[in-house]
Amino acid sequence: MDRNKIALIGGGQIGGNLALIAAEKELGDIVIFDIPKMESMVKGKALDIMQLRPHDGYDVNIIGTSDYQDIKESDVIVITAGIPRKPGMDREDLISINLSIMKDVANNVKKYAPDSFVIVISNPLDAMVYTFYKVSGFAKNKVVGMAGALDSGRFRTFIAMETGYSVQDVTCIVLGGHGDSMVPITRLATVGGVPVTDLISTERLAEIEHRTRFAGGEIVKLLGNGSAYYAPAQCAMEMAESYIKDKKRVIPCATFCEGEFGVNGYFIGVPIVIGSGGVEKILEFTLTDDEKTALNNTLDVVKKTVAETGL
Ligand code: TXD
Repeated sequence: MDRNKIALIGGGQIGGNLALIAAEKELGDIVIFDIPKMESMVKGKALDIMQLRPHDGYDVNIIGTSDYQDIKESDVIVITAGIPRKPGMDREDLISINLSIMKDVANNVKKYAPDSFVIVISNPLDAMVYTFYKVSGFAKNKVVGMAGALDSGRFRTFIAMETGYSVQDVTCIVLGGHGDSMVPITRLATVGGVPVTDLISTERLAEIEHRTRFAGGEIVKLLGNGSAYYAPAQCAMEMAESYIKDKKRVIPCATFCEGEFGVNGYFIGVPIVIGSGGVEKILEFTLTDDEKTALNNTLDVVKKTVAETGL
């Protein structure tokens, strides 16, 4: 039986970590694709991870390339192609440059890996995953955006930091666009099944929600040049693993909604089941009136950015 094949379109900060995590999980052979002027960089990263194999014992092949032929018949495609934010920039400021890049990537993925499951990471995420979907013509169950996994993970992290309890036992979900208007659903957050509203004050929870919404910008400011890459890479590979191993993980992802949560015709962060069928189900649940208002607000922001794609 042939190994699975994972192609990473973009071999920069996140791309390099995607390759390492995919190799260590032994998810399949890995292709790190980048533009010609970056080809030697991705060849170097691939060779470096190949040389890690004797120590971690994973038997997969990793190559770096700028030839799209090399992504042929990939099972999973993860796209980070594009530029990241600099301090002071909003994700939406990236759209002009990243839009043209995403159109080029979508046409090539359509040509060389038409049956793959595609995970888009590039920002502005909700518009970039929409662009890939529209340009590639892929079925909606085969295209997702990675954002909710990261935003929910950040929310979990801050709750664990506040309580001092294990982050493993914190569960919560963040819905909506991958931007400052995202919607942490605090009402459903628990630590080991105990509602966080019984563990943390209302004021502190509001501060934690705010820190979650702006967590990306916090790291951009601290790094000074680029954005987060370790956690985003891990989140995307969890999604890829659920597809490859048919794990039926329930993960919040930017998913094309056609009526779910009152959203029609846009990608937005909602809880989905990821298995070998890709997006196998959107798990709808009843929102409070305040949550509905917040979701409509974030949807308006998504609509505005998507409108800038002209698609
Ligand atoms: O949660 C999320 N979705 C976000 C997404 C979390 C963090 C970062 N987010 C976005 O991911 C970020 O704003 C960027 O738009 C992407 C990638 O971030 P990364 O930090 O990996 O950026 P790099 O290091 O600049 O890497 C981008 C690579 C780089 O090597 C370019 O040469 C390459 O993309 N690139 C291309 N690859 C293929 N094809 C084309 N046309 C291309 N253009 C640039």
